[in-house]
Amino acid sequence: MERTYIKDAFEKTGKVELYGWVHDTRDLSKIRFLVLKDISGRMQCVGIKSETKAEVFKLMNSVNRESVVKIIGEVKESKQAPGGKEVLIEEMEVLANAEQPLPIDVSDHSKTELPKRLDYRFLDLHRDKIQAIFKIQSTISMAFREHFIKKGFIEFQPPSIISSSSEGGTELFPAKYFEKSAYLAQSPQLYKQMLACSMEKVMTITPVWRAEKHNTVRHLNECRQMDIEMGFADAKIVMKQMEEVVKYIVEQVIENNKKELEILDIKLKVPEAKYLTFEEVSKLMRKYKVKVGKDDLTGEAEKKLDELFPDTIVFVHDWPLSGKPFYIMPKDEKADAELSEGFDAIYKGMEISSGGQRIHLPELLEKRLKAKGLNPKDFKDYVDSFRFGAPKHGGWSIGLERFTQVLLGLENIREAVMFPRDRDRLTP
Ligand code: AMO
Repeated sequence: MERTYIKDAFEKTGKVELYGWVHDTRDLSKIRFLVLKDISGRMQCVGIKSETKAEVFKLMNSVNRESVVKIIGEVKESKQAPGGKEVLIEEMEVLANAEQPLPIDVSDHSKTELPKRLDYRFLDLHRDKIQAIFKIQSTISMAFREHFIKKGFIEFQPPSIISSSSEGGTELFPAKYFEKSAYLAQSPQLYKQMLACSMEKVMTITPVWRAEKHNTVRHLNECRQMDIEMGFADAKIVMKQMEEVVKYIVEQVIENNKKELEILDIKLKVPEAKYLTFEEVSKLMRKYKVKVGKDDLTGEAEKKLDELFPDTIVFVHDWPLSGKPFYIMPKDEKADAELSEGFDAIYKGMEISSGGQRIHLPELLEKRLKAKGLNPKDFKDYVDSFRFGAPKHGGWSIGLERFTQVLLGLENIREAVMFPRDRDRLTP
């Protein structure tokens, strides 16, 4: 006989061979229940004292929770069983015993705190709620890729070892690279720009590393970014691309993850989009007496935007130049402009992305590098790449874990990464 997944067993009659983990057992003396789970669902399995083989009946009671078992039995209609079907057990074998006690509570209403759950992530991943988060994350990254591939973008794989910073020197993890100094990539930024100037429309989902020293609920030291970059594009064009892809991603999650959204008790709406300048947002915040930075939004301001515009991605553009990295195009291509062609996207009260039009003019780029206290010599290859026919271009990056956190309303970003890397955590 072949393995039947639990989801498919609900469509069957007759004998099935199931494999999975023991989620729960109940003993009503003459009848015993065992809830079996696999990646596709849960099935109530039943043993009856007078009918089931004695050793199988006994095993149903002695098997430890979370042990891996094989069950052969008959699918039967049952009004009381969840889903209207159950399996009458004929044969049962323990394939891998789970030692007791389990180090964390893996029940549906587990009260184990997050750090301990992360210490035992492999077990935490037995839980439906945790699996639901990552099934949804899988839809998010798939929808992102699918959307842009359909639009003619080319997926690229940037290097993970780099020689100079793109997002600010203090956040780099140094790496040994023979006799040279090297770093783990903070962003595919410089590479995607070179690609936009040759292959025009590119996208990637790639890990990046940031040596931020502080533990926060929205930062990781290793995260995945979903990036695009487009030749012949300005900030307006790439913001529109983000509006479209975020709408598509949310549509796909609503369509493909009904069960997971139900498990997490989340109702999603496809977002609207709103476009405001940094100055307009500052004015709004002054009206509501909410603090805004000189060249950045405060967390409080991001939350206020969500209150004012619920279920809306708010694109805050014409961002002050001083608050943006060296590669962002100053307004009107003037090195000393106050504003820039950079933007942030705020969704459900948190920044999910930043991006903008880039500097494709080598001299202007050198000026901006110097203005940021960086040495143009360290960026020679990058600057030179714009000397031989580089069109204007733009792009952005959405953090995959940040987006998952925001979409699902998770308090801590660590819930949105299977094996988080933070200031204190390097295992598992
Ligand atoms: P930025 O640094 O704003 O821009 O990052 C873009 C998005 O990536 C996510 N992100 C993070 N998520 C978790 N932990 C972190 N430490 C972390 N850092 C960033 C966020 C953020 O909005 N190269 C530019 C983008 C561009 O201009 O194309 C960049 O990396 O969701």
